[in-house]
Amino acid sequence: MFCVQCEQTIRTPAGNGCAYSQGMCGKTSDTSDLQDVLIYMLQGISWYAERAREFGIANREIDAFVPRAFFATLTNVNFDNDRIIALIREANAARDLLKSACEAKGVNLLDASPAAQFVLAEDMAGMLLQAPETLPNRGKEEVGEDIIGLRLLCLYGLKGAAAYMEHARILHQQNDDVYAEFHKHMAWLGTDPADLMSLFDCAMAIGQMNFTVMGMLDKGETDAFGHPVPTQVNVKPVKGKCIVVSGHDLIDLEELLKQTEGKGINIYTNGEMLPAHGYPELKKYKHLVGNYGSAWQNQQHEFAAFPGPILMTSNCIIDPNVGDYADRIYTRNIVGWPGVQHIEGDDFSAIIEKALEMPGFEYDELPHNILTGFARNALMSAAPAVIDAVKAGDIKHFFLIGGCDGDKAERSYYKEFAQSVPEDCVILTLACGKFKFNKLEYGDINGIPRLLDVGQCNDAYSAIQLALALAEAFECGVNDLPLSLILSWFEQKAIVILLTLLSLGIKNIHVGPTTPAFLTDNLLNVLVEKFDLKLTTTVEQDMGAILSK
Ligand code: FS2
Ligand code: SF4
Repeated sequence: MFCVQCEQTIRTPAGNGCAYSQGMCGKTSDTSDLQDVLIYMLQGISWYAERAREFGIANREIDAFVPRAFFATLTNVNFDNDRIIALIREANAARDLLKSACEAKGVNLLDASPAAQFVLAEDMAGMLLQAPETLPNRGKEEVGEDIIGLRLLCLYGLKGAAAYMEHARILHQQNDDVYAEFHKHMAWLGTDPADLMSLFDCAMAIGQMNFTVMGMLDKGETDAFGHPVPTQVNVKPVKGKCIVVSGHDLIDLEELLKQTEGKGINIYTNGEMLPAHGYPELKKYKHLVGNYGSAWQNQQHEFAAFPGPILMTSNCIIDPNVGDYADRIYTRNIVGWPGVQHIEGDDFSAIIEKALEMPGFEYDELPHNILTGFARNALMSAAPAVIDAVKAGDIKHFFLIGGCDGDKAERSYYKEFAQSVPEDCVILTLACGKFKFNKLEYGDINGIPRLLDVGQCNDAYSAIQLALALAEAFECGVNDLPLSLILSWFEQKAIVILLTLLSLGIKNIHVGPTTPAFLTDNLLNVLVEKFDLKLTTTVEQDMGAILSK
């Protein structure tokens, strides 16, 4: 086992990475090894997919399969060995199909990448024996840590983009050019490249590609559910039967809302599902009553205390046996936990029946409302008032405090930072890191709320659009705006968003709470020099440095 993809990875002086029998996230070495075999198979598929495209052969099903299966290997997504093995077998069949198509066209297969030529073992025991040759840090002794670090930056960034491709796909957004580019990067990484500059360029290209992918997802969501509008959301329980929905896939929430209408069941959002309340086609359901709990790392006690079943539509799931709710959590899409019920298709009757059996909340608590829904359109509508307020000197600075949440005590930095933002400044926020500070009072400036919830992590797309609009209005570059990005990272979606921001030329980003453990000091120095990337220090120091400019 070797996995170093998330912020909570094990760090030791001897080397970083979860490398023993179990990762910090609870992923066992068997699951980790099977996931590595799966990724290697996917890199092999992409090699054939790229060649086949040269002959006009593209298989939409396989194009969709590769990012979907890759998504299964993201942090806190799928811990179910049976489902990973099923994906490996599907990958093998897909690779054979494309290989035959290439052979039929006379493609020279002698130079196929090692990943393309990999011969898969028949059973799980055999696959586990093969895992060492598929490890993400394979060949470290030959190429050194810098090359491995850059390969991992590309691999993990591409994994984040794959997740967004899958979120977009289930909203009917697919793009052949994106698939072609995705396969190109995936295939190339399967050749174990060792050129620093080419790897660096690949990381930037992945960031660029992800900007397109986030745009596709934005389109999928807004086409299906309308543009989010500022919306008050109650974060306290309401009396009655209940289901809580977590993850990112709004379409699952919509289907559940349809199927529970009139059944006396209240639906709550959790974690990254909070921004759903702002979408007109979702907020119209009266039984979407509020938001429950906070960010993913608190789910074991929050879900344990929830008097109804739980639907996990995407990341981040953690062991449901700890809080003893494994019999009432349901997974969806690519999410998996062994022994947990998985809902395929559009039949949510199992979770609905469970909700009807369970007691639900016994009484109403005093409501406490928070505001969400400041995605692209709402931000753009507010832009003229915001520009006026900046010109009048009423708004001095914008802080985008966004990204993932997590367990580490250092993450209190983000709450303290939000609390230290001066009264004449506005905070934009997105992703699950907002739960550290989104229930506090911030007031407004000339009627503009001082805390604007832009949405999920992928709604970084909306924040970028606002920044571009402001730059145009003030006739300056994005880097010249009174805007600072204070980002928290945890998993691979955050990695690819960082790559997107860097590839757009955005500088001076503050990232924390720690640096990715797969980046060497040399690589960090390059990022610091090239992009003025800053690692978070203390709130006083960082705030002082920003405001003194
Ligand atoms: Fe939070 Fe987890 Fe959004 Fe990440 S719910 S850390 O996967 O994607 O942010
Ligand atoms: Fe470790 Fe993170 Fe990998 Fe889990 S996902 S094994 S915690 S690096």
